[in-house]
Amino acid sequence: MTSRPQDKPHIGFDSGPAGGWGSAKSVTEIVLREHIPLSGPSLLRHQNKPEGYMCVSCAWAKPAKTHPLEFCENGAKATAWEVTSKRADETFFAAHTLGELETWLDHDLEEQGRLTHPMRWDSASDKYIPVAWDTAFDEIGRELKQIAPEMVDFYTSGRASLETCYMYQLFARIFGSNNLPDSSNMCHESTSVGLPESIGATVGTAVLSDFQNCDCIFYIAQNVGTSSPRLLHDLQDAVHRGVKIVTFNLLREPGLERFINPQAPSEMITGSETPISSEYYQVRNGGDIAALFGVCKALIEADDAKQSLGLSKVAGSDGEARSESAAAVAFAAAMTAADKKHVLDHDFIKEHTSGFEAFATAARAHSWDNLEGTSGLTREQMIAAARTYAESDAVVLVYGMGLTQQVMGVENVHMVANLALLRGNIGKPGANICAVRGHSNVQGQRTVGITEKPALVPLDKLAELYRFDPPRWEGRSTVDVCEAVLSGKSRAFVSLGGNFIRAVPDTEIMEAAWPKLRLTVQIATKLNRSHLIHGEIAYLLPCLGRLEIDQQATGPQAVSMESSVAHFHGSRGRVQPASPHLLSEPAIIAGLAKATLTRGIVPWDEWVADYSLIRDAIENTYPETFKKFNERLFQPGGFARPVPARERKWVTANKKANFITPSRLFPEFDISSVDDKVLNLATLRSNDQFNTTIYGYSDRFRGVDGTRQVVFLNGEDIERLGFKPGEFVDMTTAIEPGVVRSIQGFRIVEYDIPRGCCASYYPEANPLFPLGHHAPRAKTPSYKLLPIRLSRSDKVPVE
Ligand SMILES: Nc1nc2c(c(=O)[nH]1)N[C@H]1C(S)=C(S)[C@@H](COP(=O)(O)OP(=O)(O)OC[C@H]3O[C@@H](n4cnc5c(=O)[nH]c(N)nc54)[C@H](O)[C@@H]3O)O[C@H]1N2
Ligand SMILES: Nc1nc2c(c(=O)[nH]1)N[C@H]1C(S)=C(S)[C@@H](COP(=O)(O)OP(=O)(O)OC[C@H]3O[C@@H](n4cnc5c(=O)[nH]c(N)nc54)[C@H](O)[C@@H]3O)O[C@H]1N2
Ligand SMILES: [Mo]
Repeated sequence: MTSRPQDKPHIGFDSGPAGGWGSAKSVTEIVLREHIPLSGPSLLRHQNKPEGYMCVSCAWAKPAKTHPLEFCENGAKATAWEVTSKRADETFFAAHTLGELETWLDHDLEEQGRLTHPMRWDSASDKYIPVAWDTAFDEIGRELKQIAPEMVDFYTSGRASLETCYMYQLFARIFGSNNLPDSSNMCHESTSVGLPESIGATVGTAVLSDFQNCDCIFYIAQNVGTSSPRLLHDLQDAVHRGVKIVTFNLLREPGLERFINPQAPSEMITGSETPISSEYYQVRNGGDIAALFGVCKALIEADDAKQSLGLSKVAGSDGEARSESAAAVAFAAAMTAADKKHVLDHDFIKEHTSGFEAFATAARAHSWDNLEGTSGLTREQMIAAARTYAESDAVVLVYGMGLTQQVMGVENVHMVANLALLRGNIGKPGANICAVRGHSNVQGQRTVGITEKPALVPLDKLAELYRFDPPRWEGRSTVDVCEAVLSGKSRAFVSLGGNFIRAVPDTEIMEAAWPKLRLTVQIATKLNRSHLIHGEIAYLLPCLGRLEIDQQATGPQAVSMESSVAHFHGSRGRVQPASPHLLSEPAIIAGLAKATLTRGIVPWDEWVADYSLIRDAIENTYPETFKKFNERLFQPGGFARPVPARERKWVTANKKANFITPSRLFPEFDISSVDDKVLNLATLRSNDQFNTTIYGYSDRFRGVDGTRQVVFLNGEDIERLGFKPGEFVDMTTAIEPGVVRSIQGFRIVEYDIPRGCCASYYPEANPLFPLGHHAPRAKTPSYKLLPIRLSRSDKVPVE
């Protein structure tokens, strides 16, 4: 499954800047490869436009004033992947058993094209066989009715629309289950737990205009060039205005270094690049708490100095006999000379926050030696970052998966908020926290009730509107679902999109347990591994994609989603459906619900005929958030969801924004500091994938082409451990010694990454991650920090 013939991989080339000709070439290649009809490229003109369709790739904001072409390289790839003319139809499934398909690679499965028929697994032939929709709904309904509701899990990947998600959670809850895990559990769950404690918001507070009004951006642990390339345009505009971008990342990511706008002819012709990061700090993975503590310490101590405690306080507060650092002296001097009274915003801290003294005491107490050793940064670097921060009036703090997918992910999020609060960088124009989301509606699905946490859902309202008694117990997150499948507590798994088995930790252990399930139902557009690892009864139900015309009884329908900056947008499909046998997601949910439910009064058929009625129902359930939903559906720029923290209203237990002091700088398991053979692994996305969807094998930015089976290592570590670049190694998990978790035959690529750290691609590395290795409260798997060992491999792929 993971090893493949590596067709003469090409490694170590200079990628050039993000965007530029490399981006244009990459888009052209995929449009040709997917045999997109000529309408394809012109289709892209409607991407992310008001009255157009919303991109199926990332969740980045859609501006009111759009560019002529409001898409990026990866958005165009995602579009081409969905409107491909290739089909995985009944002839394809007649030709292959599932056992055979299990040996295929992720790329090859999806590359077969769009699914065309509803299918049921036939145990005698081990094949998927076409089945009528009604037969499918009837049998699924019959089976579900025989299983206790708490033994059924309803997973959602983050792409389904607000309308679909609202129907889906209602179906699950009327059925009697709060088991509504979602991709967000593996993604920004640390944000969902951490930010409410800090600032009383479940989502970031930034809006698009903050990028136009800031004078500095702290860019932490997010890979803009690959994961949200349209945001590069906002960063480029900011740089042109003189905004400083201070980056903290494990790797040197070319997308964070320089950019050529592929849609600006003059830039393309002259090759004029925009440098993105003005300061680039390469932290060790898991080192951000220490790095941000260092920045906060420098700010607090400069403020102490400014309040006439003296310069020595700035340079030597940890009591070490060290000479005053040049950066500290310069910073203190600059701050002393500045006409403002304080370095910190004491008025804001006093009026709006709680916990400052304890946090400041902790920051002062951390020794620079400790902060340097843990973060991998020098004291000078942390002080320099603090100086840039202090010299800026409004700072946006952006972060992504490098912070959330960690054992201390929640504490990472607290630290971002702590830094913001020191200078009141929340709730004023040009400031704010921007948690860059993944899937195009992952934030929105939570907003309309996809969550295992009943406290986040207006259950009484649902009870009143639909006359049923909703379950009040805490449901299962993705990690809990895996545990429940292992222990036999789960009997059925329904999946609204996604590729659960490839996305979760402990791939091999989960794949072995999965067939114990009685029923698995997959609603999907393209074939993936989760459709092959299945229960005793298994259905594969193909749905319309967002880009397709969704014709219902009252005419073509629109759907909606929520962006990373909490704005809602309508979206209308433009191309003919991939097959006449497809149903829309709302129609599939309605079919399942009608065949399963024996209670509740929901007008399923009316809703499917006219999605504006679903939006009315959403508005009735959440009147504040979705006021005049239908009227504002296509408002240019979207309409904003109220986020009280934006107005400096803190919906926390004490009605204050809270400084929360992490109790440690690094997780307890840091055996890499005692055993120098252990490295800390982070898993990454390449520029040629969307999560488990592998478009191809070219990670242009990182100079890797033709293979994904690589491990990125620091040159000194390669030598120290006795390896050579290009050699093949096996990776073995260095925690939980009772179970051997290992993957074989990964080629060493020398890369600019701090010593003691290494990186490899997701999902190939997922078998290494123990299920229990996650943030304790959020249960976000620690995909960016896992201690591993390397050994020479005898499983060298054929070349
Ligand atoms: N083209 C494309 N776009 C996507 C996706 C995709 O797969 N492909 N996926 C979508 C989804 S669901 C999501 S959640 C987002 C993910 O988007 P990102 O948040 O960018 O997540 P990753 O790509 O996993 O990479 C995170 C970055 O964190 C850095 N990093 C790793 N560990 C650490 C650390 O400990 N500290 C610091 N400071 N940095 C670290 C890595 O070097 C990398 O640059 O993108 C979305 N958009
Ligand atoms: N090691 C490691 N593991 C990770 C991560 C990591 O960084 N490292 N990241 C985690 C993160 S952030 C996330 S979000 C998860 C992603 O986990 P998922 O969201 O479960 O996985 P995806 O790969 O996005 O799902 C792709 C599949 O979705 C289906 N699909 C596509 N479009 C549609 C549609 O319109 N409707 C329906 N019904 N189906 C559709 C297709 O069949 C496609 O094969 O993975 C997590 N796993
Ligand atoms: Mo994600």
